Amino acid sequence: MSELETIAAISTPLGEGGIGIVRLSGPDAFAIVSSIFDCPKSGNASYPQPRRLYYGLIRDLDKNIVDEVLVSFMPAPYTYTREDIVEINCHSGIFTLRTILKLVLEAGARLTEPGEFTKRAFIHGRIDLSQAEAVLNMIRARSEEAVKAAARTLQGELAQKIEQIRTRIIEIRAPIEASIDYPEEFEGKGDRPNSLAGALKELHTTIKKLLQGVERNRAYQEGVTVAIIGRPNVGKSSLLNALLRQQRAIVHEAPGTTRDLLEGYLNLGGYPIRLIDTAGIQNTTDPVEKQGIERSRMAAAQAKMLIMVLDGSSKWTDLDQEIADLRQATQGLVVAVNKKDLQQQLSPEIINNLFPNEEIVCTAAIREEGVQQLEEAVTRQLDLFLCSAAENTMLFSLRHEEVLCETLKSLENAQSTIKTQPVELISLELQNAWNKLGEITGDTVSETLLDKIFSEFCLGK
Ligand SMILES: Nc1nc2c(ncn2[C@@H]2O[C@H](COP(=O)(O)OP(=O)(O)O)[C@@H](O)[C@H]2O)c(=O)[nH]1
Ligand SMILES: [Mg+2]
Repeated sequence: MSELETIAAISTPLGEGGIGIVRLSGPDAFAIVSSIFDCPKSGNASYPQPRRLYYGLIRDLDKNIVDEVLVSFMPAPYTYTREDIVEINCHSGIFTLRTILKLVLEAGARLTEPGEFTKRAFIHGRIDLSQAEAVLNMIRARSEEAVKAAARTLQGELAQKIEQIRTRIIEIRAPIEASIDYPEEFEGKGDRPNSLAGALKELHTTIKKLLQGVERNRAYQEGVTVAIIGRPNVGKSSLLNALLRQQRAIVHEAPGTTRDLLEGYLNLGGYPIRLIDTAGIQNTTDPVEKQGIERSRMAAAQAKMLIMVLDGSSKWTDLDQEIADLRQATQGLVVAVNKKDLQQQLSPEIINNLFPNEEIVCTAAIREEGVQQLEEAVTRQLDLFLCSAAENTMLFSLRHEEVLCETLKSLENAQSTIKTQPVELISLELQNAWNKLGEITGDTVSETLLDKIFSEFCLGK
C-alpha cells in the first residue's frame, strides 16, 4: 500500500457553489495538508483526531490566506480508498479550488488519473470491479431505476450472484477433472453425460437470463429511443407535443411541415425516453424534404421502438404499408390511430387485421385524448421488449454484455462437445467460462482492461 504515491484532485464539480472539496489519498496525505493548513488546534496533543472537522486557514508559501476551510483527516483503513484520506472543504470558487489543489501538488501530491480513488479502493480489495463500476453508474444515473440498480450493485449483490455461478462451474468441473485424473474409477459409469448435459443447460439458462437483464438495465441507464413515424399530416407532431406536454413541434395542416428530426425527453415507467418526431415519409421532389425523409428513415431504423401514427379519418394507403414495412423484427411497435374525433374511415376490424399482434391505441392528439393510453401501451411494449421477465441483474455495460456473450459461447462449446469430443475439452471450456465471468468482479481482469474501465471516471472519484 505504502509504495503508492499520494494523489489529489478536486472532487466536486467546478463551478460556483457553497462548498468545494479537494481530496487527497495516500501515505503523505496528512503531512502534505498539514504543511499548508493553519489550524488553531494543531498544538493539541490529540491533533489530528480521526474523522473530525477542523476549522482553519489554508495559506500559500508566503503565508497569504487562500481560504477559510474545514479539514477532515481519515486514517486508513476505514476510508474510501483504504489509504489515509484528507478532505479540504473550501469555498467552491474555481480559483480557490484550483489554488488549493496547486498548493497540495506543490507540497508533494500528484494529480489523480480519472477514477484513481475508486481504482485504489478496488486494488486494496475494499470493493470488487462490479462495485467500482456501480460507482460510475451511480454518478451517471438518469433515472430512479438506474440509481436503485447501481445502489444494489454497490452493496455487492452482483458480485455475489456472479460468484455463485462460478462456484457452480467449479462443482460441475470437479468430477470431470477427477475422471481425467482417475479414468479407471469412472469406467462404466454411463450416466455422466446426461447429468452433465442437464447441468450445462441450467448454467446456460442462467447466463441467458442475465444477458437479457443487461439490455433492460441499459435502457434504464441510458434511455430508449422511440421514433414517431407515419405519412405526412397524420398528426405525428401533434402527438409529440401531447406526449411532451409542450408545444415542441410546429403543427400545421400543410403536409411536409416537419422537415427535420425533432426530439424531446420524457420518462415512462422509469425508462428515460428520447422521443423523436420524424418528417412524414412520402415521395417528394423537394430536396430539403427529401433529406428530412432520409433522416426519418435512419431514425426509424435506429430506434428501439416505433410509434406508427395513422389518420383514422382517411383510408389505409400504400404509403402506410410502406412505412409499416420499415419496422424490423427487433423493434417494438405501438400503432396510434389518430384523429378519432373525426368521422372514421379505418375501422377497428381493418386495423386489427393489419396489425394482429400489436398494441393499438386510438387518439385525438389535438384534444390530448388517448395520450395516457398511448403512454401505457408504449411502457408495456418496452417492458415486453426489454424482457421484464429477465432476472434483475444490475448488469449494465457493454463490457458486461461482452463477458456474458463469451461465457455463453464457452458453455455452448462445452455442450456441443459432450458426445463427440474428449472430456478435456469440456473442462477447458468450463475453465474459460469461469475466467470470463471473473472479469465482471475483477477477479481475472487484465491491467489494460482495468485502465480502460477507470479512464471513464472523472478525476475526483
Ligand atoms: N381533427 C384532428 N386533427 C388533428 C389531430 N391531430 C393533428 N391534427 C391536425 O392535422 C394536421 C397535421 O398535424 P401534424 O401534427 O402537423 O401532423 P404531422 O405531419 O404528422 O406531424 C394539423 O392541422 C393538426 O391540427 C386530431 O387528433 N384530430
Ligand atoms: Mg410533423
